Amino acid sequence: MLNSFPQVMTIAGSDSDGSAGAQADLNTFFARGVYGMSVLTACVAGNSFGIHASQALNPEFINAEFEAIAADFKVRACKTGMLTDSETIMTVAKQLKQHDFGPLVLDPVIITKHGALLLADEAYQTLKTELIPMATVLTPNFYEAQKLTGITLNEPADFQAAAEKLLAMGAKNVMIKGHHAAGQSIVTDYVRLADGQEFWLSEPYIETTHINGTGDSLSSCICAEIAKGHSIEDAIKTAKKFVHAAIANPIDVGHKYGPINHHAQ
Ligand code: PXL
Repeated sequence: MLNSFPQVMTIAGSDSDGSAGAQADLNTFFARGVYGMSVLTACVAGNSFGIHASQALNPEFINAEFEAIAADFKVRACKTGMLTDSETIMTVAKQLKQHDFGPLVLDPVIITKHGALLLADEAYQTLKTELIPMATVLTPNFYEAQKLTGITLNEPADFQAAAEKLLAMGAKNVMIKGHHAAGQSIVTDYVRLADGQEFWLSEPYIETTHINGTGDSLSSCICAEIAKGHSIEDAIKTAKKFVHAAIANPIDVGHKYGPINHHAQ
């Protein structure tokens, strides 16, 4: 009975406008019926126009957050979002080795859709060597996959080669998200699973300004579904549908680039 309810943890930055980062993760966790906790790595002052200031939290405090959660709860799966710099990544990697927080969904958040940098340039290497080998599921977007692999993604074979390279870095399962080819009416993700299975997922492309927190919510949903006992394949497919519904049913919040709608299912 003790700690029997599915519990999950995000390791991410706080976004003050609620559209992305830990807030999007916690909204997703709630919507998917799991109990969500957060280890905050940074605080971002943002709104629907963009990010105005950002403050990394210090490693001692981040360690204290991890220790508080580890001492009390049974985390069944966790995910990462904004990790700011190498020092933060090293702190997170050490904690993930010390405690069993279940499968890790690693969302290699590097840059926001509107161009703000959430991971310092010097930190890619640390991300590659310290965290990618620990990832149960790695969810780079189109841009991040290219940045991490050095492969330009044009043809299906390029996606396969990039996923292969990410698996060689140590990720167990890879989902390269959100490719919207010019002139096409669909957005496609490429998935390569640990057992060698591969598939493409497509949903209709929606022209909208309300997409803040899309990647965060997708990786959170995968994390929640894993915590509930679903397979990686099912977790990824459910997450794709969840995020599509959240984009397809916008809520009127903010002036410019708004949030997705976690109430839509
Ligand atoms: O959606 C990427 C993201 C992740 N984490 C934080 C953010 C953002 C985008 O704004 O602010 C804290």
